[in-house]
Amino acid sequence: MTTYRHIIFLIVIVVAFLSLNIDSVAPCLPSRIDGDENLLSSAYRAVESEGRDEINGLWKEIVHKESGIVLRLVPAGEFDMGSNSGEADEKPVHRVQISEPFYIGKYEVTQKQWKAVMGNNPGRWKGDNLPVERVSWKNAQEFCRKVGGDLPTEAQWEYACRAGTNTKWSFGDATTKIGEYAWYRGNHQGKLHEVGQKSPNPWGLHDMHGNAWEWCRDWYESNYYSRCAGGVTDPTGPGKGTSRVIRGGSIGSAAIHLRSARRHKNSPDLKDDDLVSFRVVIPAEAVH
Ligand SMILES: [Ca+2]
Repeated sequence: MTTYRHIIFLIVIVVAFLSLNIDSVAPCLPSRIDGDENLLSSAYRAVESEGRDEINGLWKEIVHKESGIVLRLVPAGEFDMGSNSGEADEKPVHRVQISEPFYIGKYEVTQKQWKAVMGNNPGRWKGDNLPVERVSWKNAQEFCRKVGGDLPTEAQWEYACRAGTNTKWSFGDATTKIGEYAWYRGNHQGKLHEVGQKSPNPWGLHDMHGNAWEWCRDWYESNYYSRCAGGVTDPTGPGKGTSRVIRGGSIGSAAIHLRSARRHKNSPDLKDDDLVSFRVVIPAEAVH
């Protein structure tokens, strides 16, 4: 009987011990919930091998599941926008604050990605991994909205293109290395090229210089920078206009037109330009 009591006593002790352990697990739950704040929206998945940003803890690279678009994290920060030695519309150089981190397409949007979202392929140059072209600004923006983002502002685009540099191109001031980083008039072979074949800029973005021009969100205004001379935060361009900004130059451009600060424009309705593509921007807070 004594042995029987001992067994009951031991069972009670074991159950009590297990209960204590279960209780001791409970305090861990809040930290898991904290971690959940960094989970991505269901439309995206993280490229875990790229890891997280050391400062803000956000995933450095994410993928839009439906289309396969890969986006890179761009940290908040500031930079000198424009060039005092370039075209008149690039002056004056002015300080720009980018107040929030954002994701931007690692590559120009491809024809395969466009088809996955829009169900058609307007491109003249056929190939799944070629940048999509012959898309109007409005069509490009419609695409961006469907994947939860937008076109980059002109400031976001130049910030991402410069990637911490203040040289003419993100690889320096000399054109000797341009063939390593860009498809342009000097090496185009008469066609657009599959995205991502050239070396990336310091922030891991490909083809910011050359291959296809890229739509930006802003209206184009030649003297807009003169109104930003004192420094601006998250500029979104003039409130109205007739043309939208395009950036980066293309296979039809001389090296000088691929400069980080070079500005150009197109009518937003124009949809037969086979050298204009775009990339997507998504605020970091929209996917986390
Ligand atoms: Ca480009």
